[in-house]
Amino acid sequence: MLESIKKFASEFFVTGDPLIYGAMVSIGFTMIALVATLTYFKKWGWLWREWITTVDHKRIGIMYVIAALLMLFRGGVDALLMRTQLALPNMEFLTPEHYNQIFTTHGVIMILFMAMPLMFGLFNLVVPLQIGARDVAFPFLNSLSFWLFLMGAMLFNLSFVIGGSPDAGWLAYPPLSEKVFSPSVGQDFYNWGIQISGIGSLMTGINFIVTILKMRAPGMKLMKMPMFVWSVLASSVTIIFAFPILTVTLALLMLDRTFGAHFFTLDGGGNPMMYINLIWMWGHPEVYIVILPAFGIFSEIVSTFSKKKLFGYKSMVFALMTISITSFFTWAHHFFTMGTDANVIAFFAVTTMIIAIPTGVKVFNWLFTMFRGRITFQTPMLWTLGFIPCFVVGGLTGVMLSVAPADFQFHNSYFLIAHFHQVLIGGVAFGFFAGLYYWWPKVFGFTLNEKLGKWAFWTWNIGFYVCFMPQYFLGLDGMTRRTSTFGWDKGWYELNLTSTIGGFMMGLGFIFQVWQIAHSVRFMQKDTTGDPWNGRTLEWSIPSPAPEYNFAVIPQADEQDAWWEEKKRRAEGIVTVTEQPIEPIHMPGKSGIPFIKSVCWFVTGFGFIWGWYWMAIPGLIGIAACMLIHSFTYDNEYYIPAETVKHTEATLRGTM
Ligand code: HEM
Ligand SMILES: [Cu+2]
Repeated sequence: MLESIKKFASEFFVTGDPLIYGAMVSIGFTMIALVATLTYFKKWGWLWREWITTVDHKRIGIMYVIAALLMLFRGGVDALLMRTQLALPNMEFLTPEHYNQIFTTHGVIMILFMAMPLMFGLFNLVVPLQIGARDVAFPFLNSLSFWLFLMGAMLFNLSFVIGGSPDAGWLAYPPLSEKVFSPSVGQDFYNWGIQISGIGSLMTGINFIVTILKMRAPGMKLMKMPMFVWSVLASSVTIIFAFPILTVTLALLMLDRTFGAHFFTLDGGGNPMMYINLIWMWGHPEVYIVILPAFGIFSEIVSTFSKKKLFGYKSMVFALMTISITSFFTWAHHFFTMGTDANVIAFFAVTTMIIAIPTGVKVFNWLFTMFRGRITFQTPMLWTLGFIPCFVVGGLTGVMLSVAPADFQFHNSYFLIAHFHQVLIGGVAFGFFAGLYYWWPKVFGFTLNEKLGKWAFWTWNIGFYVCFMPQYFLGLDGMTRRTSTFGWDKGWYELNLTSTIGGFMMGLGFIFQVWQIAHSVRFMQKDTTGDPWNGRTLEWSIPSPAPEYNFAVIPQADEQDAWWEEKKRRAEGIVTVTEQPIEPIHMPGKSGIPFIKSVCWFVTGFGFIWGWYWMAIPGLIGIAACMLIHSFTYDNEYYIPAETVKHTEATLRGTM
């Protein structure tokens, strides 16, 4: 009996690595501390009522951001572990097996569980406010999306201490990811974790397309929308075409692994190349899904901090849409070297290069917006200015990679690693940071300390170049991607050491950001204006933090930069909007179903991962029950009385 328990435990829990024991202990302690604190301060009810069951887009946005920042920490620790291993030749800090697991989880976490939720957080926090709406189109679905994402992320992260992490790379190419070569449950955690959160992402895409098309304030024509809203629309359209491909691909891989199908195994009549095509048909658009909203953010910030209208609005919209469509015609540039017909390669090389054109248009538009503007250099603008040169270099090396013959040299080398980090960190991460800095006062009602913010900016930026520039040269020198160690004879030692130092500088930048938030919470500087940057779009017309109903009266938005124009008119003493009477506001009611249903998904996934049908089947029944209960819930909504609205407005605007 005891023996069989022992045997089970040694398979169930990951054993034999001090790093992981450390993690287990700290996870255990954190959990205990969390439960104890919540119990001691009697906060369980509050947590349930105010957060877990909420359907308010602003709260859901905040939860996304918190989850994403925690994941940035985990992915960042992974990165620094890898860089430590590569700091010097012949290091024995990580075993090759462990190194494989870390680059796999780092890649997955950074893209799917850091960049995506940070992006969805910003969608949620900003889009309804910018279009003058009271919520997203489907608030219940929005909550479900969030909880599915979180449960998927938890499932994936759990593999670190239970069962073992996946180690077949972030895109899990077969045959390596098939049962024969990856027998452990790690790969199943990958399949289920990404699958569950991916369904959430697809639903968010649908939700925001409908929100943007249907819920805009009166007067806001499509061509009057703020550029961030356009970028969200472009990204969401890409999501709804790309994510179904991922869902199917992972489902097929799951069938291969769990039920012995042979979709991707040559010996059983399948084809691994099929998987590689499918995964990149999702994977390439995926990188545009995360970069497009960053373009939107930069556009908002550039025009706000230059006090000018965005230059070339129409060409910007055109560029966003062109990129979102062309991104579906470039996937094969990820496997130029795998022996395709020359004409096919030529087609994909050209389509890839075409994307550089709209991207270049955007860069020029930002520069022209700044030209002769009255620029101020607060933190959101700094990140934007830091982004431009970084992205230009990243874009140029991307064009180099798209030259198929040259790619035979660059492929799977550190040149590639340097390129994609340049666009992912310099473009996506910096872009979302810029957005967080920019909208922070709107979301939380207080401003962030600028001085610590500048320290964070400089350490991140300098660290970035110190870390990744040497990697271009390492790549040209022949250092291949996913190398876990190298000898002194290679001559790669100085460049690698420099790169590691840069990596740790970025880690320091992250610490500055955490410190900045803590410091700003402690010495809170309330933003009483609701409009600290002298903004241009509707979100700045309401008090901060936005009340639960957002707008007491739905605004009229006839111009681009509606709030800016309104402020100009007010300054000239022109009154255009007549005082509207405040009416009771209709709100969607809270619901526990999204959370419970997502927990059921978690249980189902966990059951399938271990082949425990006694667990998976009740999980599935739970999911069905939640759907049934929800479809018979008719009147889950309420009204905020006009009196309450008046009172809240007066308090928030300080007129009481
Ligand atoms: C914070 C600084 C970061 C450092 C120091 C860092 C470092 C690394 C290292 C050392 C590797 C492994 C290279 C190899 O041996 O193959 C790697 C891979 C990767 N990183 Fe990062 N990274 C950072 C941030 C990010 C961010 C922000 C993202 C995405 C938004 C990202 C996405 C990836 C991906 C997709 C891979 C490929 C994993 C694979 O080969 O399967 N990284 N990174
Ligand atoms: Cu691509």
